Amino acid sequence: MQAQVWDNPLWRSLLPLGRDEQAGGYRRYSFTAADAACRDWFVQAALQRNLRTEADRNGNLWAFWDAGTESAAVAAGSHLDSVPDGGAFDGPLGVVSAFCAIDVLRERGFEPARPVAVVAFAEEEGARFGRACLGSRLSSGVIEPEAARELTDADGVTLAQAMAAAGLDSGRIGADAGLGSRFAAFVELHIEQGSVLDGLGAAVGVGESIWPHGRWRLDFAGRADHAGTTRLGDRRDPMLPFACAVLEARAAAKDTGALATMSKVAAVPGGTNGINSAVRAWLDARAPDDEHLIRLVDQVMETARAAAATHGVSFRAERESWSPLVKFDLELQDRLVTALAHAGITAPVLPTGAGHDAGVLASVLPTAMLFVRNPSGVSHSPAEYAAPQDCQAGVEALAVVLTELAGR
Ligand code: HGY
Ligand code: MN
Ligand code: MN
Repeated sequence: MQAQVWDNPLWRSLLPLGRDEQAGGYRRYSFTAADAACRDWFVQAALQRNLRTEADRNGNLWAFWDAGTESAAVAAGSHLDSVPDGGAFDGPLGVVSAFCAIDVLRERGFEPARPVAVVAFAEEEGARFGRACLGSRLSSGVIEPEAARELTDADGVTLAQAMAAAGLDSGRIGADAGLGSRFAAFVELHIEQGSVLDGLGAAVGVGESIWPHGRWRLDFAGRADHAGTTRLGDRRDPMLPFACAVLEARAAAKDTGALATMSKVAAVPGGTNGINSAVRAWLDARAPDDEHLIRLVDQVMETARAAAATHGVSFRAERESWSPLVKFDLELQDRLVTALAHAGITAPVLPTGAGHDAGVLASVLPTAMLFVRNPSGVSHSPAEYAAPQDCQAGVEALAVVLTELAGR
């Protein structure tokens, strides 16, 4: 049976942008044509609502419902970029729901006592430049501008070049010192990337924490040679320690009650009848606490190092991205749960292993997350799905939260 599409005009207008017909998933990579189409969509959605738009120095997009006061704003939103062949909801549901929550508040005659902003953060998935939450990390001062400018994509294009091609000046990227004073809170609505809410029979949940997690790059250098004439004992095949690392990641995750994945790999030259000269692979590791995460990563690196030595292959690893444990602001979390309960919405509180801009911004201002039920729990896949009535429940919950946080 065909899954029902959320019959919301704003949602429907975004759906086709950046979708790959073949794969059925999204390829909304930062500062590409697909991204430009999403940015244009954002600005149109804002202008249709008479919201004041701002593109900040880090490529993040903002739309303000000004309240005629200088008070600190309340922001809601998420991101529009995707993982390769990602789903429709991861990110966009939060941005669409923020615009729709403003529509609901206006229909009810709500007059905000403080500005309400919709935000779409840049490069949240890190799918092009390898750093998750790049836009919010730059604004929060968590990543150095120079290091960011030099990040390259798979084709060697730097962030600076990609931003320039998109008409953005990377010379200005950097911390937004006023973030913590200009904003009173940021609430990110997001599809749940798991099925806890489904198990609890709840349409909406509130975020409690984000597991510590990170990305490591592993480089194995061997020796190219002929697949049909090189004796096994003479080979220096980088695929072998790579394979050991993949299996160790799984075993170590199981041992430590954590999660580890090695999906992105580049093997060169990658011929069928030759032995590769080099393999570059990435480890994505996540755990309930730092201690288990560090133990897991150490185990994988130890195995990779030993296997590389056995096969005469050199090995080096570099941590590319790291996010510490995030406990969302407890007072804000309680305010959301209480306000939702008063509105008749029972919202369970739940942790997540997925990283979010709300997790990054938690270092500079009070942040919270609202999760929308995902019946299958599947995410980072074209199969990702939330039912229309749950998307609507998310908008309603966000409207309740914005009333609580931006009301008189
Ligand atoms: O990878 C993550 O946890 C998120 O989807 N960026
Ligand atoms: Mn994601
Ligand atoms: Mn996301």
